Amino acid sequence: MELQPVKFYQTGTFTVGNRLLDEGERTVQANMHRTNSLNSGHRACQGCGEALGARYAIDAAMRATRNQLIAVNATGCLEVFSTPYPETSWQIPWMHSLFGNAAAVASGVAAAMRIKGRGDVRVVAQGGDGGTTDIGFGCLSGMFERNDDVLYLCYDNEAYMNTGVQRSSATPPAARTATTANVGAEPGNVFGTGKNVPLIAMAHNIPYVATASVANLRDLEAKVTRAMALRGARYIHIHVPCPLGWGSAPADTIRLARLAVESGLFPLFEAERGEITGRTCIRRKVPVETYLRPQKRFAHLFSPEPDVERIALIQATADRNIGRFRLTD
Ligand SMILES: Cc1ncc(C[n+]2csc(CCOP(=O)(O)OP(=O)(O)O)c2C)c(N)n1
Ligand code: SF4
Repeated sequence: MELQPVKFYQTGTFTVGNRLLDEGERTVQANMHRTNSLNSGHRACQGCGEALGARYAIDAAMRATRNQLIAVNATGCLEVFSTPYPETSWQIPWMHSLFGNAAAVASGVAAAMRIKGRGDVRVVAQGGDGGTTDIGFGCLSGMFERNDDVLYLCYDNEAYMNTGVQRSSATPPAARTATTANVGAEPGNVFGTGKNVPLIAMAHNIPYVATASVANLRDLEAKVTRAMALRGARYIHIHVPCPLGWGSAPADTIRLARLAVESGLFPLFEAERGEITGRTCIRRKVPVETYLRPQKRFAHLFSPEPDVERIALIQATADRNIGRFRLTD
Protein backbone atom coordinates (compact mmCIF):
# COMPACT_ATOMS: atom_id res chain seq x y z
CA MET A 1 0.00 0.00 0.00
CA GLU A 2 1.30 3.40 -0.89
CA LEU A 3 1.80 5.60 2.16
CA GLN A 4 0.55 9.13 2.15
CA PRO A 5 3.39 11.62 2.65
CA VAL A 6 3.22 13.71 5.83
CA LYS A 7 2.00 17.19 4.96
CA PHE A 8 3.74 19.95 6.88
CA TYR A 9 1.15 22.43 5.78
CA GLN A 10 1.93 24.79 8.65
CA THR A 11 5.63 25.08 7.94
CA GLY A 12 6.71 28.63 7.27
CA THR A 13 3.46 30.20 8.39
CA PHE A 14 2.37 31.84 11.59
CA THR A 15 -0.64 29.58 12.08
CA VAL A 16 0.78 26.82 14.17
CA GLY A 17 -1.95 24.50 15.44
CA ASN A 18 -2.67 24.72 19.15
CA ARG A 19 -1.76 21.09 19.71
CA LEU A 20 1.81 21.81 18.63
CA LEU A 21 2.29 24.59 21.18
CA ASP A 22 3.00 24.73 24.88
CA GLU A 23 -0.13 25.23 26.92
CA GLY A 24 0.77 28.80 27.81
CA GLU A 25 1.10 29.74 24.16
CA ARG A 26 -2.20 28.33 22.98
CA THR A 27 -4.98 30.61 21.81
CA VAL A 28 -7.92 31.49 24.00
CA GLN A 29 -10.08 29.27 21.81
CA ALA A 30 -8.09 26.23 22.96
CA ASN A 31 -9.20 26.91 26.52
CA MET A 32 -12.23 24.92 27.59
CA HIS A 33 -13.19 27.76 29.93
CA ARG A 34 -13.14 30.46 27.29
CA THR A 35 -16.13 32.76 27.39
CA ASN A 36 -17.22 32.00 23.84
CA SER A 37 -18.45 35.59 23.71
CA LEU A 38 -19.78 35.30 20.17
CA ASN A 39 -21.65 32.05 20.28
CA SER A 40 -22.67 29.71 17.49
CA GLY A 41 -25.97 30.16 15.70
CA HIS A 42 -25.27 33.57 14.22
CA ARG A 43 -25.88 34.22 10.53
CA ALA A 44 -22.48 35.20 9.18
CA CYS A 45 -21.58 33.82 5.75
CA GLN A 46 -19.40 30.75 5.57
CA GLY A 47 -15.75 31.77 5.91
CA CYS A 48 -16.56 35.22 7.31
CA GLY A 49 -13.31 36.78 8.54
CA GLU A 50 -15.17 39.36 10.59
CA ALA A 51 -16.94 36.71 12.69
CA LEU A 52 -13.63 34.95 13.30
CA GLY A 53 -11.79 38.15 14.19
CA ALA A 54 -14.52 39.32 16.55
CA ARG A 55 -14.68 35.96 18.31
CA TYR A 56 -10.95 35.95 19.02
CA ALA A 57 -10.70 39.64 19.86
CA ILE A 58 -13.61 39.71 22.29
CA ASP A 59 -12.71 36.40 23.96
CA ALA A 60 -9.19 37.75 24.49
CA ALA A 61 -10.58 41.01 25.90
CA MET A 62 -12.85 39.01 28.22
CA ARG A 63 -9.91 37.00 29.49
CA ALA A 64 -7.81 40.14 29.99
CA THR A 65 -10.57 41.87 31.98
CA ARG A 66 -11.68 38.83 33.98
CA ASN A 67 -14.99 39.02 32.13
CA GLN A 68 -15.70 42.62 33.19
CA LEU A 69 -16.41 43.88 29.69
CA ILE A 70 -19.11 45.82 27.86
CA ALA A 71 -19.13 45.96 24.06
CA VAL A 72 -20.69 48.69 21.93
CA ASN A 73 -21.28 47.75 18.29
CA ALA A 74 -21.74 50.01 15.29
CA THR A 75 -24.28 49.01 12.64
CA GLY A 76 -22.87 46.60 10.09
CA CYS A 77 -22.47 42.92 9.31
CA LEU A 78 -21.20 42.00 12.78
CA GLU A 79 -24.21 43.60 14.40
CA VAL A 80 -26.73 42.30 11.88
CA PHE A 81 -25.59 38.70 11.67
CA SER A 82 -25.19 38.35 15.44
CA THR A 83 -28.44 39.94 16.64
CA PRO A 84 -31.46 39.41 14.40
CA TYR A 85 -34.23 40.55 16.77
CA PRO A 86 -35.14 38.96 19.18
CA GLU A 87 -32.10 36.69 19.14
CA THR A 88 -28.47 37.28 20.02
CA SER A 89 -25.24 35.33 19.77
CA TRP A 90 -23.46 37.55 22.29
CA GLN A 91 -22.72 36.12 25.71
CA ILE A 92 -21.64 39.49 27.10
CA PRO A 93 -23.26 42.88 27.83
CA TRP A 94 -23.53 44.25 24.31
CA MET A 95 -25.12 47.41 22.93
CA HIS A 96 -25.99 48.37 19.40
CA SER A 97 -25.77 52.10 18.87
CA LEU A 98 -26.04 53.74 15.45
CA PHE A 99 -23.91 53.29 12.36
CA GLY A 100 -21.63 56.24 13.08
CA ASN A 101 -21.54 56.79 16.85
CA ALA A 102 -20.12 53.61 18.45
CA ALA A 103 -17.00 55.45 19.67
CA ALA A 104 -19.09 58.21 21.29
CA VAL A 105 -21.49 55.75 22.93
CA ALA A 106 -18.58 53.68 24.23
CA SER A 107 -17.00 56.85 25.64
CA GLY A 108 -20.27 57.52 27.47
CA VAL A 109 -20.44 53.98 28.84
CA ALA A 110 -16.85 54.25 30.09
CA ALA A 111 -17.62 57.60 31.76
CA ALA A 112 -20.73 56.13 33.40
CA MET A 113 -18.71 53.21 34.76
CA ARG A 114 -16.13 55.60 36.18
CA ILE A 115 -18.78 57.77 37.88
CA LYS A 116 -20.39 54.67 39.36
CA GLY A 117 -17.04 53.64 40.83
CA ARG A 118 -16.86 50.64 38.50
CA GLY A 119 -13.54 51.42 36.85
CA ASP A 120 -12.94 47.66 36.78
CA VAL A 121 -15.57 47.33 34.04
CA ARG A 122 -13.85 47.93 30.71
CA VAL A 123 -15.36 49.02 27.42
CA VAL A 124 -14.74 48.07 23.80
CA ALA A 125 -16.33 49.57 20.71
CA GLN A 126 -16.35 47.71 17.41
CA GLY A 127 -17.41 48.28 13.85
CA GLY A 128 -16.65 47.68 10.20
CA ASP A 129 -14.39 49.86 8.07
CA GLY A 130 -17.33 51.92 6.79
CA GLY A 131 -18.55 52.62 10.32
CA THR A 132 -15.01 53.42 11.41
CA THR A 133 -13.07 55.10 8.62
CA ASP A 134 -16.02 56.99 7.11
CA ILE A 135 -19.23 57.69 8.99
CA GLY A 136 -17.90 57.15 12.54
CA PHE A 137 -14.59 58.85 11.93
CA GLY A 138 -15.41 62.12 13.71
CA CYS A 139 -16.65 60.34 16.84
CA LEU A 140 -13.56 58.11 16.75
CA SER A 141 -11.16 61.04 16.47
CA GLY A 142 -12.96 62.73 19.38
CA MET A 143 -12.60 59.58 21.47
CA PHE A 144 -8.87 59.56 20.67
CA GLU A 145 -8.40 63.27 21.34
CA ARG A 146 -10.12 63.06 24.76
CA ASN A 147 -8.16 59.86 25.49
CA ASP A 148 -11.36 58.12 26.60
CA ASP A 149 -10.82 54.74 28.22
CA VAL A 150 -12.07 52.61 25.31
CA LEU A 151 -10.52 50.01 23.03
CA TYR A 152 -11.89 50.50 19.52
CA LEU A 153 -11.76 47.45 17.22
CA CYS A 154 -12.17 48.05 13.49
CA TYR A 155 -12.89 44.95 11.41
CA ASP A 156 -11.66 45.95 7.99
CA ASN A 157 -13.26 43.95 5.17
CA GLU A 158 -12.58 46.83 2.81
CA ALA A 159 -16.16 47.83 1.92
CA TYR A 160 -19.67 48.34 3.27
CA MET A 161 -20.53 44.67 3.11
CA ASN A 162 -23.78 44.54 5.04
CA THR A 163 -25.64 46.69 2.54
CA GLY A 164 -24.28 45.02 -0.59
CA VAL A 165 -20.59 45.83 -1.06
CA GLN A 166 -20.38 49.59 -1.46
CA ARG A 167 -16.99 51.29 -1.61
CA SER A 168 -15.56 52.74 1.63
CA SER A 169 -12.43 54.80 2.20
CA ALA A 170 -10.72 51.50 3.11
CA THR A 171 -11.50 49.89 -0.26
CA PRO A 172 -8.22 49.21 -2.07
CA PRO A 173 -7.41 50.61 -5.50
CA ALA A 174 -8.81 48.63 -8.46
CA ALA A 175 -11.23 46.61 -6.30
CA ARG A 176 -14.66 46.22 -7.83
CA THR A 177 -17.62 47.09 -5.64
CA ALA A 178 -21.29 47.91 -6.29
CA THR A 179 -20.44 51.62 -6.41
CA THR A 180 -17.23 51.68 -8.47
CA ALA A 181 -16.90 51.72 -12.24
CA ASN A 182 -17.72 48.36 -13.79
CA VAL A 183 -16.50 49.15 -17.26
CA GLY A 184 -14.16 51.58 -18.95
CA ALA A 185 -10.40 51.93 -19.10
CA GLU A 186 -9.90 51.45 -15.36
CA PRO A 187 -12.73 49.45 -13.77
CA GLY A 188 -12.87 49.21 -9.98
CA ASN A 189 -11.90 51.63 -7.26
CA VAL A 190 -9.79 54.65 -8.10
CA PHE A 191 -6.11 54.91 -7.21
CA GLY A 192 -6.62 57.75 -4.75
CA THR A 193 -4.45 58.94 -1.90
CA GLY A 194 -5.86 56.35 0.54
CA LYS A 195 -6.85 56.80 4.17
CA ASN A 196 -4.70 54.97 6.69
CA VAL A 197 -6.65 55.09 9.94
CA PRO A 198 -4.00 53.30 12.08
CA LEU A 199 -1.52 56.03 11.12
CA ILE A 200 -4.15 58.71 11.76
CA ALA A 201 -4.81 57.13 15.16
CA MET A 202 -1.07 57.26 15.87
CA ALA A 203 -1.07 60.96 15.04
CA HIS A 204 -3.40 61.44 18.05
CA ASN A 205 -0.56 60.10 20.27
CA ILE A 206 -2.96 57.69 21.98
CA PRO A 207 -1.57 55.00 24.31
CA TYR A 208 -1.88 52.10 21.85
CA VAL A 209 -2.47 51.46 18.14
CA ALA A 210 -2.03 48.15 16.33
CA THR A 211 -2.89 46.40 13.12
CA ALA A 212 -3.80 42.70 13.22
CA SER A 213 -5.12 40.03 10.92
CA VAL A 214 -7.11 36.82 11.14
CA ALA A 215 -4.05 35.31 9.45
CA ASN A 216 -2.31 35.40 12.82
CA LEU A 217 -4.84 34.86 15.58
CA ARG A 218 -2.34 34.51 18.41
CA ASP A 219 -0.86 37.85 17.43
CA LEU A 220 -4.36 39.35 17.42
CA GLU A 221 -5.01 37.98 20.91
CA ALA A 222 -1.66 39.28 22.17
CA LYS A 223 -2.43 42.76 20.84
CA VAL A 224 -5.89 42.80 22.45
CA THR A 225 -4.32 41.63 25.72
CA ARG A 226 -1.69 44.38 25.52
CA ALA A 227 -4.37 46.97 24.77
CA MET A 228 -6.47 45.89 27.75
CA ALA A 229 -3.47 46.26 30.05
CA LEU A 230 -3.43 49.98 29.22
CA ARG A 231 -5.88 52.76 30.03
CA GLY A 232 -7.04 55.51 27.71
CA ALA A 233 -7.90 55.42 24.03
CA ARG A 234 -6.68 52.37 22.12
CA TYR A 235 -7.23 51.25 18.55
CA ILE A 236 -6.76 47.92 16.74
CA HIS A 237 -7.39 47.67 12.99
CA ILE A 238 -8.05 44.03 12.03
CA HIS A 239 -7.93 42.76 8.45
CA VAL A 240 -10.86 40.38 7.87
CA PRO A 241 -11.48 38.89 4.42
CA CYS A 242 -15.11 38.78 3.28
CA PRO A 243 -15.86 35.95 0.81
CA LEU A 244 -19.10 37.58 -0.34
CA GLY A 245 -17.65 41.01 -1.04
CA TRP A 246 -14.27 39.87 -2.30
CA GLY A 247 -15.60 37.07 -4.50
CA SER A 248 -13.34 34.56 -2.83
CA ALA A 249 -13.84 30.98 -1.73
CA PRO A 250 -14.93 30.70 1.92
CA ALA A 251 -12.13 28.19 2.50
CA ASP A 252 -9.59 30.80 1.34
CA THR A 253 -10.24 33.36 4.08
CA ILE A 254 -7.12 32.63 6.12
CA ARG A 255 -4.97 32.08 3.05
CA LEU A 256 -5.93 35.46 1.61
CA ALA A 257 -5.43 37.20 4.94
CA ARG A 258 -1.96 35.67 5.09
CA LEU A 259 -1.16 36.68 1.50
CA ALA A 260 -2.20 40.27 2.28
CA VAL A 261 0.36 40.28 5.10
CA GLU A 262 3.10 38.44 3.22
CA SER A 263 2.80 40.61 0.12
CA GLY A 264 3.19 43.75 2.23
CA LEU A 265 -0.28 45.07 1.41
CA PHE A 266 -1.40 44.76 5.03
CA PRO A 267 1.55 45.48 7.35
CA LEU A 268 1.33 44.26 10.94
CA PHE A 269 2.67 46.69 13.52
CA GLU A 270 2.14 48.15 16.99
CA ALA A 271 2.63 51.68 18.27
CA GLU A 272 2.51 53.34 21.67
CA ARG A 273 2.04 57.09 22.11
CA GLY A 274 2.67 57.67 18.42
CA GLU A 275 5.87 55.64 18.13
CA ILE A 276 6.18 52.27 16.41
CA THR A 277 7.09 49.66 19.02
CA GLY A 278 6.71 46.42 17.08
CA ARG A 279 6.25 44.97 13.61
CA THR A 280 5.86 41.51 12.14
CA CYS A 281 8.45 40.80 9.51
CA ILE A 282 7.45 39.01 6.33
CA ARG A 283 8.85 35.51 6.20
CA ARG A 284 8.52 34.86 2.48
CA LYS A 285 7.57 37.82 0.37
CA VAL A 286 4.93 37.04 -2.24
CA PRO A 287 4.05 39.17 -5.28
CA VAL A 288 0.76 41.03 -4.95
CA GLU A 289 -0.56 39.06 -7.91
CA THR A 290 -0.73 35.93 -5.74
CA TYR A 291 -3.04 37.78 -3.38
CA LEU A 292 -5.14 39.54 -6.03
CA ARG A 293 -5.72 36.66 -8.44
CA PRO A 294 -8.06 34.44 -6.34
CA GLN A 295 -10.44 37.36 -5.72
CA LYS A 296 -13.21 38.09 -8.22
CA ARG A 297 -13.19 41.78 -7.25
CA PHE A 298 -9.81 41.99 -8.98
CA ALA A 299 -10.61 39.62 -11.91
CA HIS A 300 -10.53 42.52 -14.42
CA LEU A 301 -6.82 42.99 -13.63
CA PHE A 302 -6.06 39.60 -15.18
CA SER A 303 -8.57 39.18 -17.96
CA PRO A 304 -8.75 39.38 -20.94
CA GLU A 305 -5.11 40.61 -20.65
CA PRO A 306 -3.11 41.26 -17.49
CA ASP A 307 -3.32 44.97 -16.60
CA VAL A 308 0.42 45.18 -16.05
CA GLU A 309 0.44 48.88 -15.24
CA ARG A 310 -2.14 48.78 -12.51
CA ILE A 311 -0.75 45.57 -10.99
CA ALA A 312 2.64 47.34 -10.86
CA LEU A 313 1.04 50.28 -9.03
CA ILE A 314 -0.39 47.90 -6.42
CA GLN A 315 3.00 46.18 -6.12
CA ALA A 316 4.55 49.61 -5.55
CA THR A 317 2.14 50.20 -2.65
CA ALA A 318 3.15 46.89 -1.08
CA ASP A 319 6.84 47.67 -1.56
CA ARG A 320 6.37 51.09 -0.02
CA ASN A 321 4.77 49.47 3.07
CA ILE A 322 7.64 46.99 3.29
CA GLY A 323 10.16 49.84 3.25
CA ARG A 324 8.19 52.12 5.54
CA PHE A 325 7.64 49.51 8.26
CA ARG A 326 10.91 47.65 7.59
CA LEU A 327 9.08 44.36 7.08
CA THR A 328 11.93 42.39 5.54
CA ASP A 329 14.87 43.70 7.65
C1 LIG B 1 -26.76 56.68 8.98
C2 LIG B 1 -26.85 55.35 8.29
N1 LIG B 1 -26.55 55.28 6.99
C3 LIG B 1 -26.63 54.08 6.35
C4 LIG B 1 -27.01 52.96 7.03
C5 LIG B 1 -27.11 51.65 6.30
N2 LIG B 1 -26.05 50.74 6.64
C6 LIG B 1 -26.18 49.82 7.60
S1 LIG B 1 -24.88 48.83 7.75
C7 LIG B 1 -24.08 49.60 6.47
C8 LIG B 1 -22.76 49.13 5.97
C9 LIG B 1 -21.78 48.79 7.05
O1 LIG B 1 -20.50 48.72 6.48
P1 LIG B 1 -19.21 48.56 7.38
O2 LIG B 1 -19.21 49.55 8.47
O3 LIG B 1 -18.03 48.57 6.48
O4 LIG B 1 -19.38 47.15 8.06
P2 LIG B 1 -19.53 45.70 7.37
O5 LIG B 1 -20.98 45.47 7.12
O6 LIG B 1 -18.72 45.70 6.12
O7 LIG B 1 -18.96 44.80 8.40
C10 LIG B 1 -24.86 50.65 5.96
C11 LIG B 1 -24.48 51.51 4.83
C12 LIG B 1 -27.31 53.09 8.41
N3 LIG B 1 -27.66 52.04 9.15
N4 LIG B 1 -27.23 54.29 9.01
S1 SF4 C 1 -20.95 39.76 3.86
FE1 SF4 C 1 -18.80 39.47 4.44
S2 SF4 C 1 -18.55 40.48 6.46
FE2 SF4 C 1 -20.75 40.15 6.06
S3 SF4 C 1 -21.25 38.19 7.06
FE3 SF4 C 1 -20.78 37.77 4.89
S4 SF4 C 1 -18.59 37.29 4.84
FE4 SF4 C 1 -19.02 38.30 6.81
